[in-house]
Amino acid sequence: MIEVAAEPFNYSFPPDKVALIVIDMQRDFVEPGGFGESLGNDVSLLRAIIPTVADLIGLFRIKGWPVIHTREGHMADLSDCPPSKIRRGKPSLRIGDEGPMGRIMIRGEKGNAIIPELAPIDGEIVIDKPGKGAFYATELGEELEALGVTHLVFAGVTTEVCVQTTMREANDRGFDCLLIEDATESYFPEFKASTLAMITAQGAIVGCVAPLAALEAAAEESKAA
Ligand code: C5J
Repeated sequence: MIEVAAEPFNYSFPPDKVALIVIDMQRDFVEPGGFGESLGNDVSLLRAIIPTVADLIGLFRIKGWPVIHTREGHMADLSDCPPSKIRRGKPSLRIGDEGPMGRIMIRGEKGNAIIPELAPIDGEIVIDKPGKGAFYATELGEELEALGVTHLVFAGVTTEVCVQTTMREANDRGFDCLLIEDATESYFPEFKASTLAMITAQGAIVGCVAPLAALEAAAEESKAA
């Protein structure tokens, strides 16, 4: 087992049963002109975590531990997008509308792609999800079962929406979860802080939280042991 200094208590994981899930580091959320900005958000806040997420992905790749990426987006005919979701946002900049990076939040469009700095490499699983949670209406559960994964490490955006929703889904399915706090971000810093507090409250009701440095140190220590 590898033991990471975390809150509210240390997080232990078997290195052959862990995977990283990087949530929605896609142009629609992180770059100007996408869905995130169309909702009135300042995307520059999210860009600050890109180097940390890259280092986290790099650690998993070096270790040979699975890296899974997710993208929130919809089919071109919007048949997988509830009308209530389409109605959100500013008129003429809604899901399916033509934006600066193609149709907003539509699979295959430029804006729906994962940002080039964090692009998946061959062999990494990419989950296209229509909802906020990565388990809903996707093959994620089956993929994790096939890999024999029991422990999940999380990163990505936004902390209180897709990251938290997916972590809660994972927790309910019995996965032991760790969120890397400096590899996740929100358009609203106070929402991120509240989410970290909610996750770890009541004896880690959803999971544990730790900085990347703690995971790196634990991985290094286990190598020396
Ligand atoms: C949102 C996400 N915020 N990836 N999506 O709509 O968190």
